[in-house]
Amino acid sequence: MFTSTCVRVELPAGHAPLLGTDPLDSFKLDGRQQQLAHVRTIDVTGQPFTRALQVTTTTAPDSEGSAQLIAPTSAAVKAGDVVMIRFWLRCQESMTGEGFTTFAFQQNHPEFNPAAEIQVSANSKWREVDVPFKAGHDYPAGQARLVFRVGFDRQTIEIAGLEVSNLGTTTKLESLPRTRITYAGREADAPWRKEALARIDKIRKGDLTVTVTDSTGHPVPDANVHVVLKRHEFGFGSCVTADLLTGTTPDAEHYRQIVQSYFNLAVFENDMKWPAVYDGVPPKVDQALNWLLERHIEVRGHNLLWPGGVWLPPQIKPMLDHPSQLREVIANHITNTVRHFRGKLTQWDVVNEPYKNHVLIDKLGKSVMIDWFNLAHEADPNCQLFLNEYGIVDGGANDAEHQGNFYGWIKYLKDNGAPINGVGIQSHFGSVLTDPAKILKVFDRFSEFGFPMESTELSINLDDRQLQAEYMRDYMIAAFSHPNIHGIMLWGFWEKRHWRPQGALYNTDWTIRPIGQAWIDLVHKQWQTDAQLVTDSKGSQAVRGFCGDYEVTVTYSGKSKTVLAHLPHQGTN
Ligand code: 9MR
Repeated sequence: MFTSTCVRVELPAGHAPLLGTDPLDSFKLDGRQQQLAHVRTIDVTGQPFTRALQVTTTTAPDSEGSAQLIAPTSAAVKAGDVVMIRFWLRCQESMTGEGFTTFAFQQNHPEFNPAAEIQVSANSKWREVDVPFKAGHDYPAGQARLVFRVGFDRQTIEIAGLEVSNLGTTTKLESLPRTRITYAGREADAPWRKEALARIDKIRKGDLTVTVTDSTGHPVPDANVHVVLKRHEFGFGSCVTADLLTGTTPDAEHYRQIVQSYFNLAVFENDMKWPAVYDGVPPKVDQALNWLLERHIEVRGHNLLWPGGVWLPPQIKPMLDHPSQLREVIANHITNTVRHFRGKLTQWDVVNEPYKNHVLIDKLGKSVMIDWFNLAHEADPNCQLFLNEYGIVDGGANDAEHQGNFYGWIKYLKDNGAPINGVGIQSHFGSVLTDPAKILKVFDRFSEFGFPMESTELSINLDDRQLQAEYMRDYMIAAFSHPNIHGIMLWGFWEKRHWRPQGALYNTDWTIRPIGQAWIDLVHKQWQTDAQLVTDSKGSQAVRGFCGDYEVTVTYSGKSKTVLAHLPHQGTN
């Protein structure tokens, strides 16, 4: 959600423009990996502007600034001047429906000294972005520049309606509109949060009763009992990479340390995708998987088919117009891959993102999806089979067509007896942050089928660290409070191995960001159970704790004994 501190205002007349007459014409592509981006001018109708810059980034540059649009200023900005910059943004195409840019007003070099910087995203609707600032020092003409960083993975965005004006020293900064990114339901006393926390208490806990007896079976009063939750029943995890799980560098060790300390659930970000296993599963993937399983980290499989153009192995392109060959190669892939991991994975995303990626379905007919689920089921009957989609709660949960398509596919599969038994909801957020109350409604809607649901890919790509941490907290509270959600999977946690590095929980040097702290505070503090009890006259004591696996240590007259216990929602003795 975007808000402005005041309603849209016309900019005061007589201001000094900082770029040429049509500011869009002043921009040129720049950056170390500028070849990964293309820019062109397009016509726009029905808007307060008629032209836009359309920027396509074909693949992930090393950083957002490795491909950028730059325009040098043609007039000076003096210290104390108030400058107003306004532009409009929309996303034409991306992997999640949201497209990004970071806008900055800065010196040319060497230290850039930005006077203003904001990272924003938009979905398919035009969004106005207002960036007013007061210059802290002089920016002589031609020595400052406006920058749109576009080094974001595979997206096409459009930038239009750019107005850049120096209002001098007579306009008050506070009187100008400013884009602030926030979300509905963020306030400390938001009703949805109160209800969600109460629900968590009700549905995520059980009563654990400990009774201590001596070797003759008699109750032991006054024994000390330490009850600690060791593993949550609910899944808290992240996507991981085989390279780092098997690597020997200090970073790889650090990476593993975090995985085993903070997660009970994992998925391989790319290592099990069809292109990665086309010539067989690389040994390091098995090695990494075993490492996770030895640590009781549950692993889900992602994904058997991502049935659209660029995500298919290049080797199958020549087969696209040969249906029987195509069917056979897909069937072999599903059977071999699922069999290879049989008994080790609890879930498979059989199909990923069919709304936008449906080349194989177009070629082979709708019912082929049922065949794919059947093949996966035959290869591992105990594995839960999921359909996974984006644009359901993310992007503001505003895309009714995307949601409707997902609903339609699940219904079609269920009605036609396909062995689907899970619904995977991705959650890649930019600056379009969905109200948590709305997320809960969407979770309700997709629970109608009676299948368990997972939050399969969570990333929150914001440069406002406080906002990012709060949204993480609220998203997690919402998901953990929903009775039909069984796990939350982060889409990465380390800046150097994250598809949107801004979204990571840890910086490159492993210092933790507020968003990482938010995760730990919830999973390992607020939702942790660690209690010291003393048995009563009947040798018993009870505690209400979060569901999961416990270590119970009894100490009495200098001797200790530890037993393991599982606490389900119904409680245990
Ligand atoms: O994060 C993944 C990135 O490293 C890959 O290059 C890309 C293509 O395989 O896939 C990314 O993960 C996507 C996931 O598989 C499906 N949902 C969207 C994820 C982010 O793009």
